[in-house]
Amino acid sequence: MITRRRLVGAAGIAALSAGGGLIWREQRKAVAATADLPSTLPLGTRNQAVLDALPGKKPLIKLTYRAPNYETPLDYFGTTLTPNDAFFVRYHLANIPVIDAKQWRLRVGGDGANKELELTLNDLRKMPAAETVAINQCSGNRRGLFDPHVAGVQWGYGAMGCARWKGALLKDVIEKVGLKKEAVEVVLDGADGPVAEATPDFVKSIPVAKALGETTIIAYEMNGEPLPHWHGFPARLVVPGWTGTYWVKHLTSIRAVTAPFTGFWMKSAYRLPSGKFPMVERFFTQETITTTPITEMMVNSLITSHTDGETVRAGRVKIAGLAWDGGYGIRAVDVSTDGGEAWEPATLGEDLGRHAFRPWTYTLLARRGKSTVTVRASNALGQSQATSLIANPAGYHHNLMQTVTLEVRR
Ligand SMILES: Nc1nc2c(c(=O)[nH]1)N[C@H]1C(S)=C(S)[C@@H](COP(=O)(O)O)O[C@H]1N2
Ligand SMILES: [Mo]
Repeated sequence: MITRRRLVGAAGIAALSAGGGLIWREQRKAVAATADLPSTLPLGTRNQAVLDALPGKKPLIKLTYRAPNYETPLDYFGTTLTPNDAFFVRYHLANIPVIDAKQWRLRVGGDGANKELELTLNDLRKMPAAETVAINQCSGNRRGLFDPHVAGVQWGYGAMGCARWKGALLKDVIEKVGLKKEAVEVVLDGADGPVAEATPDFVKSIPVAKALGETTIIAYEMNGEPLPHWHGFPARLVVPGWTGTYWVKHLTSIRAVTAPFTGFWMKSAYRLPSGKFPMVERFFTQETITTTPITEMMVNSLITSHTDGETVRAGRVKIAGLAWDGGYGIRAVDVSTDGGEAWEPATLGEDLGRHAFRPWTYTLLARRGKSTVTVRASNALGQSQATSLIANPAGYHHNLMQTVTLEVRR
């Protein structure tokens, strides 16, 4: 069904391991530069990071190589849509097959469906297409900023990106097999797998209501191009508003199920302590008394024009950045230059929809010495960013207000 073959061409990478799994070799060696890492990261967690290019990608901040976890540098957040070749890459497992689109099949069924079927990529493309601009943000974005330190990939600010996704509605695909009324969740599996058998395969589920939602799509295009290899070729799930963990790449199977799915990546990973975060959308069938699966993204913002400690000239300084939330819509971005006493509104930029990054700008009147800029976004529900870190064991949902200090010179 899936052929693991040598990938050739300009970006040529792959080699076959003895076990038939794909091992990619770095085509370009690590760029001899240390990434411009935010100085706010705890010392020791990321001082090893380097810029490095995966085949077909720009040099990104390499955090781990097997499985590949590469973060987008700040330079690429100057636009609302993140370029495909600079989009962050996140994998849990290192066995990532190169998929032949002609051989690929998507199996649809499960004990909660009335029948089973297989779709080809052409079948998917022939279905009515839906397009959505949406942010894919890893639950652990900014984990490296947690203090005290938490284990896991030490992401800085760039485990996120915003793209225009095109595909078939998951709901239309499910309609083809018909849902039984007993169905509670839809289980999604991708073609990648563990290298060691002890590692559980990456399989996720979503509530039936989310699967039937008007925005959840099986995407085969990203920013007008076929879905790139590192982002799940030939098709991935896109769940606007929810964190990246549900956005299963290299989709091979969709199963409606009548009992809550108990796989490791649902039962044990991607969970939050109950009641700690102001989440609106819940995943009831997966909740326990003490924990709940992560769902929608929290309100957040990022200064993209400047980094902490940067030197600027006195006078008018244009500060720019992005704001986003779980899909309720950004209503305001406010800036404080006195450590959070007084706030002034920033100007909001182009609106590509409630699931997209919302750009903003603010003109700072910088006087010689040190200047601080603190940013706070709020959404249509009146939610705002956290003012103190909400501790949780896996380091999810970091949405502390960000402050940069600028050195202002004459
Ligand atoms: N098949 C597969 N899909 C996956 C993952 C994975 O490890 N395997 N990781 C998920 C997680 S946790 C995130 S944050 C996003 C990252 O998407 P990207 O690599 O396209 O940026 O993919 C999701 N989909
Ligand atoms: Mo993630």
